[in-house]
Amino acid sequence: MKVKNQIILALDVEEKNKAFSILEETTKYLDTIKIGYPLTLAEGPKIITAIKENFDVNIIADFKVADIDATNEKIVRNTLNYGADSIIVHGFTGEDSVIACKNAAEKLDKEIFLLTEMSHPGADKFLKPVSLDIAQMGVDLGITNYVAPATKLDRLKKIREVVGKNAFIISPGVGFQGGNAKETLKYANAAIIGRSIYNSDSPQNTLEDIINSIS
Ligand code: OMP
Repeated sequence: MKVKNQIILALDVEEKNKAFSILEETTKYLDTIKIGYPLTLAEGPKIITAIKENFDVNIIADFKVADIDATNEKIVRNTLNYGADSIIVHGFTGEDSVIACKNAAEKLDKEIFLLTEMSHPGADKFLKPVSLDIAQMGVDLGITNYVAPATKLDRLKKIREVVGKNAFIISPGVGFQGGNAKETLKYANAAIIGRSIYNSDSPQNTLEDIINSIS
């Protein structure tokens, strides 16, 4: 996998027009975006198809899939059939749930990202104690794509050690949540950035500044 300029835009706006105008400003510098519940629930899942038809971008669907295997299979298949290229799934649900996601994606020639530890402070209580085990489970299952936090570089570093140098890690929490892009990219392959870009007066200028700060 490769991500242009090592930045993934988290497009958590709630209107198609706003989403499209931000994409018009930023896709010169980006080839990968992440959309999740905010935009999909506001506009319906066909927003995924509409973006794919109008912009040359890879879409990571951030639905943090976390159900039993049979339900996970349906969620993943339907999401990817709308045109998403990959989907983020939780690991804490265990092997059978994650395998169902992986198999459903592979059947469509698409990919999953396994979420290990999360970027917000609250994740320290329940997720942190098991996140390295989740990462190890991913390795044992042959998963090559991971999500790990930019706000906790010590944890990101440890997760990199578990998943190995060839795994592809995308890392949220840069900007608004306090993480720094350059530091994050010492361990991660790409930084996920949302509010700092889409809430700024000029998403394009902000993105250019971030890209300059890491190169
Ligand atoms: P900003 O904080 O606005 O830059 O957005 C971060 C994006 O990454 C949002 O879409 C979050 O839902 C997502 N995210 C996290 O912030 N923390 C995580 O641990 C995991 C994710 C994610 O799975 O993308």
